[in-house]
Amino acid sequence: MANFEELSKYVIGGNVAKVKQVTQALIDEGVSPLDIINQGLIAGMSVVGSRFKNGEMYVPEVLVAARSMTAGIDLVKPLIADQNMPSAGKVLLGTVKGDLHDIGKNLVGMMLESRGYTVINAGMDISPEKFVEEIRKHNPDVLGMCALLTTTMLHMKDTIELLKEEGLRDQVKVIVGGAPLSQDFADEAGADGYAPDAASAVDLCNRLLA
Ligand code: B1M
Repeated sequence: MANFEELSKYVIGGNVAKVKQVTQALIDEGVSPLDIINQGLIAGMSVVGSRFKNGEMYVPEVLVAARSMTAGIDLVKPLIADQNMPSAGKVLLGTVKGDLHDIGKNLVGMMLESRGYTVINAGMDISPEKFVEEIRKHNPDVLGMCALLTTTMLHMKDTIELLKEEGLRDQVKVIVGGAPLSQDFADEAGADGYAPDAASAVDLCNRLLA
């Protein structure tokens, strides 16, 4: 019988084939997709994070682990997305300028889609100017910015300032998230809300658009 520990172990080792195999086995056993993500895939990635921090893993290994995690998420994604739900609102998502971390943002996008939101994923390394361009193009209800680096999170404030200068701030709710952020930082940056994880991001959008 497949288990979460096994799945985490293969994420840590970056074994894409095994991650797919164990994820599929858990799906076939009827395990909840969210448990597979949280207790298997994210749990493995958390270990990768600690080892990376302690110098026990290096960037190429982290990238391979991230790729294997994404392979698992891709298998689970169709199970939690309800294609027939009317749109709850439009959310534009992007990782800020200079930041190439996109796994958490993509998870947020997936959770939002599964709860009926239309998600436009602008990608990563998005400058304030590019966010403005994307907002003009897509006219979203919510802008969601993600940052994983203490250096890049400062661009959230720059983006919000530019939205004000361009007269767009009142048209869009702004939410922020990512491991180094906090509610205090979000308040200081002038965001409408902060979510510590993907599920909370959905609750936050629901509250802001109610
Ligand atoms: Co990087 N990295 N990384 N990295 N990396 C971190 C973030 C770091 C904490 C590792 C460490 O030292 N422990 C550290 C940052 C230190 C700091 O600034 N305080 C770090 C560093 C230093 C770097 C480089 C500078 C390393 C180097 O080159 N020397 C470099 C920077 C590159 C760049 O961005 N310019 C770098 C590179 C990379 C990789 C490319 C190798 C890879 C990214 C691959 C990818 O994303 N496609 C990578 C990874 C994978 C990590 C760790 C190991 C894992 C991040 C992750 O995906 N976590 C990370 C260590 C860690 O976080 N423990 C680390 C899983 C993900 C599901 O969690 O993203 O937190 P997270 O998302 C959560 C919540 O935060 C929240 O919901 C998600 C799900 O619950 N959330 C939101 C996220 N976005 C949200 C948006 C919202 C709401 C909620 O609203 C819009």
